[in-house]
Amino acid sequence: MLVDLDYFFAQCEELRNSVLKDKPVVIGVYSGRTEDSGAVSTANYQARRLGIRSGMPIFQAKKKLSGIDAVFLPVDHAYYDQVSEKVMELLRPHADSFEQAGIDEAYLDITETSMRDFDKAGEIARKIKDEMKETIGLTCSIGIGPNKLIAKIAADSKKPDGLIIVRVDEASSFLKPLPVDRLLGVGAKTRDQMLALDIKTMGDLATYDVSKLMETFGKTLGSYFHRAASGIDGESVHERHEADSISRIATLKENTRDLVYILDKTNQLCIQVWEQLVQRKMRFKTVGAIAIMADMSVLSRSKTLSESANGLNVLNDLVKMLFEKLLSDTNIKIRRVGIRVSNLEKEQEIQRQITSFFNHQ
Ligand code: TTP
Ligand code: MG
Repeated sequence: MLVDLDYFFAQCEELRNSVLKDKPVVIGVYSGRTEDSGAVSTANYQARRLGIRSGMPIFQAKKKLSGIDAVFLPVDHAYYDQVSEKVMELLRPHADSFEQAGIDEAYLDITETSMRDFDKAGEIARKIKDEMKETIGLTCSIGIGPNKLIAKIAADSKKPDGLIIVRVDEASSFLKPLPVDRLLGVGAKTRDQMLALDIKTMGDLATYDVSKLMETFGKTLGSYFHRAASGIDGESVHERHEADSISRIATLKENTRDLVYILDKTNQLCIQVWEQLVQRKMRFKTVGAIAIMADMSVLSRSKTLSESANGLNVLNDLVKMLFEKLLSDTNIKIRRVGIRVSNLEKEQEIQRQITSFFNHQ
């Protein structure tokens, strides 16, 4: 199963400001050279219907939407990361094995959970979609297939808010009419090269002479294109190397230098981070305190322990010490506070290290 959130950055913005829902919303990375220089990251579907696309220059998007009540916002990665973490937390328990494939997408191997039954898999997907809507407030699209490649292409074909099952015996008829650029690795250049060979669809590609494909695109790519267009993919779903840090950040109700007031907020953040650690069975070695000051400057302090820890008290105490230190180094008020644990270790790895230590005695 592949789960991909719909118009992710823009949907995150709608989540914290529902007024945006009725308008075209465009999220961009502003390069800062002129007011409108930069590129579009993503846009909600209202804006897409008016021709806005990821990668488009912002001035061009503004031109297309001139005279329309559209909203342009800069990317807020820290916020999208937080939403993404919640999304992954929700998804992970539904899978036998789990692989985050991007900020807003993940593969879930549900072979065992669904007992190899595609209908059952569909029920799991529906449950995930409901949970995602109810607890986080976001819509996603889900593709289910016999392998990762088909699941991914299936999900892409049903956006937004879609759910599609492609069974083993339906795979080739599903893929056949799709344009070749639905395949990972086929960009505009490759697509044009294929067009020159009169290959337009996946069906064309799957039945094209493999040796000619290898001649044109090289052995590895040529045979990959042939296999992929035929829906063949043996990749397993595997957890990538986990992010080596967990962080949380929050805005204080008012700018302050009052330590008690600040700790009241950071203690809440500590609980959130600690819950993540417990869920992922991780321990931390480094703790960082981050303060965004009233003048928008950023200060941070960190402390690395000689041995990893996992206790909430340890975390709270270190954060307290770091904020004391931080405040003593400035006389500006604090606007936002953040905490971060890094240098993470898996509990089992520690267990294994201990075991191997004793084995070597
Ligand atoms: P996607 O999942 O590709 O796009 P999306 O979620 O916005 O839209 P869709 O409904 O089609 O899934 O990418 C996830 C996020 O990554 C997207 O919200 C913004 C970011 N992104 C960029 O910053 N630049 C890009 O060119 C693309 C494609 C995405
Ligand atoms: Mg998406």
